[in-house]
Amino acid sequence: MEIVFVIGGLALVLGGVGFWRGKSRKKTPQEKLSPVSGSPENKTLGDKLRKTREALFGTSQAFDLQSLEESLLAGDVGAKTTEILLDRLRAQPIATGETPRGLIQTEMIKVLSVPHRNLAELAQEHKPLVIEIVGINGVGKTTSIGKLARYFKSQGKSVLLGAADTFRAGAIAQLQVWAERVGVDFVKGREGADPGAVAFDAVTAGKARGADVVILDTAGRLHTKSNLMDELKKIQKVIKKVIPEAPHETWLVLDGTLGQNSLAQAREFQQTLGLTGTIVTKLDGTAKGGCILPVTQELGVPVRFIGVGETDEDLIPFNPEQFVHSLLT
Ligand SMILES: Nc1nc2c(ncn2[C@@H]2O[C@H](COP(=O)(O)OP(=O)(O)OP(=O)(O)O)[C@@H](O)[C@H]2O)c(=O)[nH]1
Ligand SMILES: [Mg+2]
Repeated sequence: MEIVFVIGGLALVLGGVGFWRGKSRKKTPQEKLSPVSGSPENKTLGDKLRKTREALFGTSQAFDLQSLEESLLAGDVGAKTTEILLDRLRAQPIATGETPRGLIQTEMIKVLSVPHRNLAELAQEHKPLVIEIVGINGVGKTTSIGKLARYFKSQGKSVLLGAADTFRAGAIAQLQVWAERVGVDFVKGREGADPGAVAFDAVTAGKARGADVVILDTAGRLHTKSNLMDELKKIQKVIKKVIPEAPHETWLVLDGTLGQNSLAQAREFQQTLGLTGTIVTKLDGTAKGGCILPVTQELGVPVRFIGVGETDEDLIPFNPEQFVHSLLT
């Protein structure tokens, strides 16, 4: 138990130091625009989630309920979700051959398995499938959109990206670089233009050109600024003038390094917009990846993708079994 603690604590401290260093040094616009393509090492998901895994379960194979509770709390799973998981464990007699480790895996997978339609099906049904991406500043919205464009293209879908972040200087160019690199269509307006108008143009163009998927970038905003939250609602309304049931999907991007601090944002975005999914980024190098559990529990919407690095390939479709098995093997 002490070992779990020491390693968990160390991972948290290292995660914290990493976060602080990341904050203290701002990236140049060029660095922001040009993540290196391709991972230098062939890391597994388990390698990328190492800090979270160590925070949650240490390297020890055996654990009791008491130490499990402590590590779940330390790993940003949150009091409410930890209690729910432990209650379920307590309520279950351990069948022959079953381990507490196996049981907790099963229970975590249950928490993360929110019923949802799969994307291929949705894209088949709606042409174009319109996905609006929202979130607070700097969480990884634009980068994730670039990676999503690559993902959908690899699935044989035609993609159009709409640059509805007309607020931050350089945001349009950042998305355009991704569109060009991945080789997908791109619609923009002028900097400072009405984001609703850009969204309208992008969805109209996507429809006219027969795109399979339209993904809209939006400006980062604090969930506490009600005028900016209203602006997102307005974007949704404007899109409906082109396609009444769009946006078909509204995904909130959450920065995994913020851990449970994301819960308040998540609630606010959910309340204003009605989310259908999340993308949790920056899970590489953080010990706070356990926050995926309370966020999913709280919102009741599935994690659609997770970000585990800065290259094109570092956004992967979220699979609860794969994720939990990477944390606990
Ligand atoms: N390590 C790591 N970095 C990431 C990941 N996703 C995004 N980033 C980095 O996070 C930084 C911010 O990403 P952006 O995509 O510009 O974030 P944003 O939410 O669009 O930011 P604003 O538009 O300013 O609100 C960039 O340096 C990205 O490379 C990830 O999964 N892992
Ligand atoms: Mg952005």
